[in-house]
Amino acid sequence: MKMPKWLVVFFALALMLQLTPLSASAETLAPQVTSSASVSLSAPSPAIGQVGGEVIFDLVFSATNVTPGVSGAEVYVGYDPAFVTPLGSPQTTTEILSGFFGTPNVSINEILPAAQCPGGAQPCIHLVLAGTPQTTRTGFAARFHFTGAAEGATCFSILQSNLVNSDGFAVTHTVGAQQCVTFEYAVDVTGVVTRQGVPANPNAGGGTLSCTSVSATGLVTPSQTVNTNSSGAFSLLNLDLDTFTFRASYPGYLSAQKSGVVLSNAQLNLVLSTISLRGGDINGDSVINILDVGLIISKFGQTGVAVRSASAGCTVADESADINDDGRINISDLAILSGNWGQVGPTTWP
Ligand SMILES: [Ca+2]
Ligand SMILES: [Ca+2]
Repeated sequence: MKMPKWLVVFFALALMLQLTPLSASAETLAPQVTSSASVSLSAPSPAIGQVGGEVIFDLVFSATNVTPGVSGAEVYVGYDPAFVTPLGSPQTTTEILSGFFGTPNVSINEILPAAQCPGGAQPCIHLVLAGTPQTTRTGFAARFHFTGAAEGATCFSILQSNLVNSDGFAVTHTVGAQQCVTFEYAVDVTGVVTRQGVPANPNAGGGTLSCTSVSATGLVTPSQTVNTNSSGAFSLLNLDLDTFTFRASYPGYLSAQKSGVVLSNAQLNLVLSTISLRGGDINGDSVINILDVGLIISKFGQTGVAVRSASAGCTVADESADINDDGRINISDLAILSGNWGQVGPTTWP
């Protein structure tokens, strides 16, 4: 018996429907979008500041999936005026950065007295920034500059912050922890050490006043050593408050020493008097005598000898019999020695 045509079509359609998966479950659920935002301060740099020196830290904004984007912010950052002073006070010099809003349209950048700051206990820096809406971005929006005013630890904190989106609605956000810094007194000691017989400008052997080693050793502070430059100048920076012995040395010369120098917060920049080292201690035993003469005589007439002060980085082993660093061991070196006959070191650095 022949099947009617319409029945054939019916079965065919039924088969197709069975083989084709139904598309009812193809619709996937939209992923849950979590949004967040935060305002925080970066750690101050340096972590241990110098009284009278500068410390900086940044204001960091972060947004993740904030729709519409964050387009405005108001922040109050409190500080303790007993320990820090905003650089440029009373006019704020808070540096506005482009890391979050791009180039923001800064409308307020001011220092407020405690009475006008949230909480009323601390003066604060008040910033209002606005710019291109940011949906997902983390970046530096401002950099604060402070000067250390006293020794001790102190903290900076966000007293209050408001973020708004581009529709003007508040954006819920977290606020970072306070950031602290410790200030210590430190003293910079500078001066000039010359060496008998050596000119400031390079001599025939390339010798200059550079490479004199100047050390500072405290009663409790570890020794710190620097080299003079070609003018004989040296800088020993950030020395702790302590009692120091300063010593200047160069091969072929008697060292000079200055003891019992008390560094205090009354003078944070100390300039030592200029001293000239006396030449002739060839063997480095702190006495200028016949042994030193013997060394010069034994090498008399040599030329092209090693000159430390002509080397970059002061790493060359110096030929100490060439006292004046002109690369030659001759009558000039002997004359310098003779004039200092019998002297002992270290000589007194006045
Ligand atoms: Ca000697
Ligand atoms: Ca010489």
